[in-house]
Amino acid sequence: MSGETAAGRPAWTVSVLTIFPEMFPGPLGASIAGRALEEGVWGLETVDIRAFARDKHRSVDDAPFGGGPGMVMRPDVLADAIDAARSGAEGERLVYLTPRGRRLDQALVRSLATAPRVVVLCGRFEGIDERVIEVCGLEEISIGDFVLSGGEPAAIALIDACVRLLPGVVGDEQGLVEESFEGDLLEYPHYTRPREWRGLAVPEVLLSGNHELIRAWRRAEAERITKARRADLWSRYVTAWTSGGKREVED
Ligand code: 9WO
Repeated sequence: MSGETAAGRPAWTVSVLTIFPEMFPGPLGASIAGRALEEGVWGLETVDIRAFARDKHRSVDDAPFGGGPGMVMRPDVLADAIDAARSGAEGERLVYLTPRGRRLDQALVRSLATAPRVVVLCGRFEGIDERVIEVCGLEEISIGDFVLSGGEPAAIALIDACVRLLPGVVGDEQGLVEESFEGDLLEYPHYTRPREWRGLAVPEVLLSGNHELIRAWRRAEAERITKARRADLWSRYVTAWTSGGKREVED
């Protein structure tokens, strides 16, 4: 339940490499993730990349070869920081957050959350020297098609998504199970009190007390919304439900 190992260490640790360590835990120190952090369910380390600078000005970046605007993070400084952060443990993941990476989805979140340790490199400026990616074997991951001013906000999103999947963090384990079965569907509409608000009633079925009917309505609504908004998810969902795997759950 606690999520700690026998030795009392967290079962899942993330090490964040950044020139702005003061950004962490940031929002991860509040709410569900924050409580789990205090309880030792997960561990957070920050590595200040600047501590590995070589010169008296502590520079971590330099002008791009070939010219052009902005600055590039130096490979030698970054590799030293990565070597300090990595444990070499079996299953450890080394991640670089960049818009050109593999798009993060729930399946990738699940695989990161089951690794013992994740090292996350947050870039700044125009990016990092390409050779670091290759030499250190960094896995490039994107949280979406937009450009931030650095990888830190993306790291916070990725870590939050992982932490809520750790055993004992979110109370409602059943909710997580349902999520994994229906992961290709968008959320159904939610309602709470008051029953009538600004002339709008809550759908009758939700007040019926008929849980079978409610389940069917929610499923139908989730399907309607997914089909209308996300053709990509819809086709994956249809494929999953017509190709075996989940058929027995359907009835
Ligand atoms: C800057 C830039 C300027 C002109 C044309 C293209 C450009 N791309 C970038 C850029 O990607 N800058 C990055 C800023 C360098 C690495 C850290 N930064 C970052 C990471 N911005 N956005 C992310 C990110 C990470 C994960 N998912 C989405 C966005």
